[in-house]
Amino acid sequence: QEYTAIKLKVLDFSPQANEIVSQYQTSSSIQSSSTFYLVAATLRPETMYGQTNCFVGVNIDYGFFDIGNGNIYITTERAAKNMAYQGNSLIPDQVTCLGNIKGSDLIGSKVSAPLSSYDHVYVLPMENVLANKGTGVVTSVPSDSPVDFISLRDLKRKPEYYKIDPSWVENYNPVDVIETNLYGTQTAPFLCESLKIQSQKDISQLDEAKELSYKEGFYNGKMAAGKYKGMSVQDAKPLIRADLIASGDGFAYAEPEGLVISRSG
Ligand code: ZZB
Repeated sequence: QEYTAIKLKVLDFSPQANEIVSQYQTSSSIQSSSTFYLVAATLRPETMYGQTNCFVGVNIDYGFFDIGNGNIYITTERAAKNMAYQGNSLIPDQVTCLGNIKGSDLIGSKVSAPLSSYDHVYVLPMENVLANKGTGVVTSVPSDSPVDFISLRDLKRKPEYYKIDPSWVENYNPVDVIETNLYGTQTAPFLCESLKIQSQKDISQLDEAKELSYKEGFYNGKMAAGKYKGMSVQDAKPLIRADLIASGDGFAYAEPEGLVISRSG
């Protein structure tokens, strides 16, 4: 699978993450002037205008990986190794891990998401984040990804249950990014409604909604936001990907053959 890795720059760590990072800085494992990025892997770079938050798994272990020039990537170790083999590491083919952090400690961190119409977005919990797929970090586009829409809705409805501050979600809503004849500009909300998906636990319906969204968005979608507004998604997708890579906000990230984990196969 050829993903686009998207760099979400950390603006403010959550208090728990800040505590952990400060300890690594005190022990000189991490330099105090470092810049941190959560790195998400996406198959849909053309939807980045609609990012409303970032998802991590609360029980997933992430590492701080030195990639040189004071820049640190936060991903799973597995993804950092793949990146190292693909030319994104301090030392060729090798990872330099400066420390570790649990997903639960990253929740509430404030990050900047490239191309998003929101100035900053928050790191939030999602149950369906897989540790062994992509980077273990998911950038959320609730207009076009059914699981993102339903997970964000779960968080808005039950912030106490998910242990989040309501202000991290309340003003974040799906953006119009792609328009299709079948679903309009709010593909994921439309599909979740018509398939009567109740929560992020409805895995099989979410998989069905995802397939429908992918197909319609890719074959019949046209851009409803950004620099390529009006252009077909098929034409705009490679251009947006190339722009993200050229600006340094993204890079190519491939998942090794045979190791791609997908519920829908
Ligand atoms: C942004 C985005 C916008 C995505 C969208 C999808 C959609 P697939 O098709 O199953 O291979 N993803 C990436 N890593 C993980 C992970 N570790 N755990 C769970 N989900 C992950 O899935 C590829 C997509 O799954 C990626 O593309 C990412 O979400 C998510 F509008 O990035 B995507 C209809 C889907 N729309």
